[in-house]
Amino acid sequence: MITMDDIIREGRPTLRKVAEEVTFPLSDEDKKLGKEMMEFLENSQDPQKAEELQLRGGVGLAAPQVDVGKRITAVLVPSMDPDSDEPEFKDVLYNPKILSHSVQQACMGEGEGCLSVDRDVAGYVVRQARITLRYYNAEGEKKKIRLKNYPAVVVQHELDHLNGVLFYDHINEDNPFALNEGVLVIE
Ligand code: 4LI
Ligand code: NI
Repeated sequence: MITMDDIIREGRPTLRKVAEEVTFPLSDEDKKLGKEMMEFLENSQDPQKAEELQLRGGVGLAAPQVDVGKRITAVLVPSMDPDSDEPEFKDVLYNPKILSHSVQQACMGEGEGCLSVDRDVAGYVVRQARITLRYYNAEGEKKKIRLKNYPAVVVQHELDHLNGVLFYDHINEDNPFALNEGVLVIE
């Protein structure tokens, strides 16, 4: 089981490296890692388990964050509708790639947090509002999906991890809350 002790923090070299693609058919190891990463997100979003295991809540976790330099990430974005238990988006992504994106940009109004960053870094992280994503799932099936707003931001944050990029690399140092016109602020 993955816990906070397995998650490496900023300063560790793996977080700044470009991760390697996985090969198919997936090894048992790569399948197991994907499962465990998703289990971590599920536990982190379960109030009881998060308390017991002392987990910080997360909606995305990338393999480099557990010190594995592979292009694997788990994403679990809960539904915005409190009456629905169908997540907004849930999958383990192998070799994900953004095929195209909107011109419109978006950012989270409250800024971004990261399980590998133990401090608050204030500021807007401007990303693409909509993306077309290609990835392979745990069964090796090729998926092509469109995401917008929050799930699109989360996936871009996780894909950044596969390229050695951390969210605060995108924050304007001089004016962290500077925004160009037309940027959608996700509240
Ligand atoms: C507990 C149980 C306020 C501050 C609001 C927590 C279940 C920040 C937001 C969660 C902020 C869940 C999140 C991300 C932000 C802030 C991630 C809480 C987990 C909100 C997810 C990857 C950036 C993703 C919205 C500095 C660990 N997640 N909040 N950013 N939630 N969560 N990111 N921003 N300000 N990070 O952090 O998983 S993309 Cl669902
Ligand atoms: Ni992160």
